[in-house]
Amino acid sequence: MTTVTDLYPSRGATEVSIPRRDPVAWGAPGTPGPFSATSLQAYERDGFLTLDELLTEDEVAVYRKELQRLVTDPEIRADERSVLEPQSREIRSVFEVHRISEVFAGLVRDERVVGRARQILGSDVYVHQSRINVKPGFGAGGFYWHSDFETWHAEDGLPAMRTVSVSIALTENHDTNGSLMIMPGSHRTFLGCAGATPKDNYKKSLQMQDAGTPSHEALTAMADRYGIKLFTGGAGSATWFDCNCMHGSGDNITPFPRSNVFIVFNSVENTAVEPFAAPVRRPEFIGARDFTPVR
Ligand code: 6CS
Ligand code: FE
Repeated sequence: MTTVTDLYPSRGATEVSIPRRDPVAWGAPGTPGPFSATSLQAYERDGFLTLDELLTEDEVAVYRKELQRLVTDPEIRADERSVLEPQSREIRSVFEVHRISEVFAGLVRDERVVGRARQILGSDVYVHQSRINVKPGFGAGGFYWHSDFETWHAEDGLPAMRTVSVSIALTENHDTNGSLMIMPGSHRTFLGCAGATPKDNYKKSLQMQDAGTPSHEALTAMADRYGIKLFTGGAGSATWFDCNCMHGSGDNITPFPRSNVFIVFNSVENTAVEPFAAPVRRPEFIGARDFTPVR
């Protein structure tokens, strides 16, 4: 078995900051696709791109109806792919929606979605993870600061930073209802976190992450250096963000749900190997092991 060098060590005794060793926009300059060259340059610089209207109002209505169908289905609620809010016991997330729902499977294959992922990653892509984050009102919990890649490298075995997420708003993402925050430019620094990964970590981390969270000192230094941008937008808007952006979101105590669908595309040139810093693999509904390219 060939051993893969760990370019991004994490979950050891101490926290470590490492410059990114990978490109951000992998596609060769001028690669044809929905994004303009200027947009791809901005993505390389900031680690994210936003679109005011990826989906039309009518399309959003279809996906919102499907989300409602899923979260009110007792079988889905009982499924291990559903994560509940610790306080209210309402559904927080449903993972692997692209396999559970033909409607969301169609969204993954939509050229406006997968075409942008191929353009950014410069290759065919497969879905590493998909989920709906419901974030209902009146107290839904946020997601503490983290780099997704730190988890997907340590626990799912993704070797390089050749992975992109798209968050598509299915309800209005206000500046008050727990919208996504990213530190612009933070994707260019990998922060290896201190503290070993507990066994079955995902059973807790998907409600409140502990292993893989940066120290206050590191977060303060990054926020001082990069600032913090809040991503608001209407239903149908979308944010594409690099796997290593430092990001998080606050609680939602407003009456207005902040429901999004997240799709994580990984390059077929960057398929998962064994976890780099965890005792066991996570379940495949969180870290896919089917590398079939999206067609
Ligand atoms: O552990 C994960 O894969 C998930 N956790 C967070 C907070 N963001 C990325 C991903 O959904
Ligand atoms: Fe995340």
